[in-house]
Amino acid sequence: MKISEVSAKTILDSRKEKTILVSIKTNAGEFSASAPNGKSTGKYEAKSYNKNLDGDVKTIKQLGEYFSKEIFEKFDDLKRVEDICENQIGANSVFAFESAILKALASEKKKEVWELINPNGRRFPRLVGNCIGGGKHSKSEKKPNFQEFEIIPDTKNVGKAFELSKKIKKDVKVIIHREDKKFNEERNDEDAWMTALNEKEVLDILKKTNVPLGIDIAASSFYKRKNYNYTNPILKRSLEEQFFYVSNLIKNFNILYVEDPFDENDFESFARLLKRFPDRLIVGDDLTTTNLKRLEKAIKMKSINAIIVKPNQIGSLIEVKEVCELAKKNNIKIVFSHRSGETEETILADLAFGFQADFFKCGITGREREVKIKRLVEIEKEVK
Ligand code: 2PG
Ligand code: MG
Repeated sequence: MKISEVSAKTILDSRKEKTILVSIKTNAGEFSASAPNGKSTGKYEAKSYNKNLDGDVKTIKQLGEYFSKEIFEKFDDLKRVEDICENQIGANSVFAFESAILKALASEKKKEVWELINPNGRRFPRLVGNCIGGGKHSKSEKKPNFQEFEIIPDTKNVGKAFELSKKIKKDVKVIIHREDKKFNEERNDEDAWMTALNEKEVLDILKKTNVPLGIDIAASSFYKRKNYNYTNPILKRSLEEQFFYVSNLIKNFNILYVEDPFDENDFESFARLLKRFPDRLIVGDDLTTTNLKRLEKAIKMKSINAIIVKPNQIGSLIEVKEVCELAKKNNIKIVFSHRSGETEETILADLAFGFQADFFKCGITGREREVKIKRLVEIEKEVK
């Protein structure tokens, strides 16, 4: 596959913030792909753009000519994109560019994108769906400090899990009305219900659904000067108090999945929690930022048994592959994840299935989330 022209432009994500869309002209036709935006971004994420978005849009056009002689045959050829683009454009731009190339390559070979990664995959990831939200993704003043409260239906049939999640989300709405008199069915950045209830009250509601539960505490977003600063109710928790608070929640609500329970630098506390709850998923997101070196550290320190993979945290899909391989080798579950500011790009589903992820965290409702889950359902139908 040969690229004759590369261009880029600015589009808006689901939060109406600007992001990048990259388009390429090839012998197989024209293809484009876009990148999402995070809000509770980890400190160790790669920069989205070299200087800024407009700068990357210009640079990508200029880089186009360097690709005219390149021939792309397989996934690993993306390495050449990285060689040419290194230090020229940021992670969002690299991710969108490489995604467009994969689409072109798949089309030329009359394959699906996931087949370029692993044509023999048969196992589907379990859905992790954000049902009630707080933290940085909710603009209301009174809200839980934890960012996400998730439901994780116990089925690897994606179609069934999707239907069940949507039904549960509707049922949950009725219960929130009973508990939170001010609830007006507002939805946050990820289309999760927005409530003034606190963590325990939210978990009390979700416990009634009888499906396994998850939380993304996104603890770095409220960690300051050695304290976890809760606003609902106003309360500072020291590290020790945070450890016991989270431990008690895990026990009392039988929580299966716990993402970022501590600050993004605190590999030790993650390890301590995993030691105490080896049968739960202790998940790194801001801790690991889809970064090979940080995953290596987390493995060495036994901090996690599951890792969030967000391709635009690192940009390079070659590194995404290396992260997945290293995780698998070390028995660490892989959770492919959307961002809070999403576009209608669906390649995340192909990547998740291609890399045989264990979980797919992509919300429950909202157009930008649903298109990705529907793409996974489509792959499921093709494969079975
Ligand atoms: C997270 C993500 C997605 P953001 O913390 O897991 O839910 O949020 O995209 O804002 O980083
Ligand atoms: Mg997270």
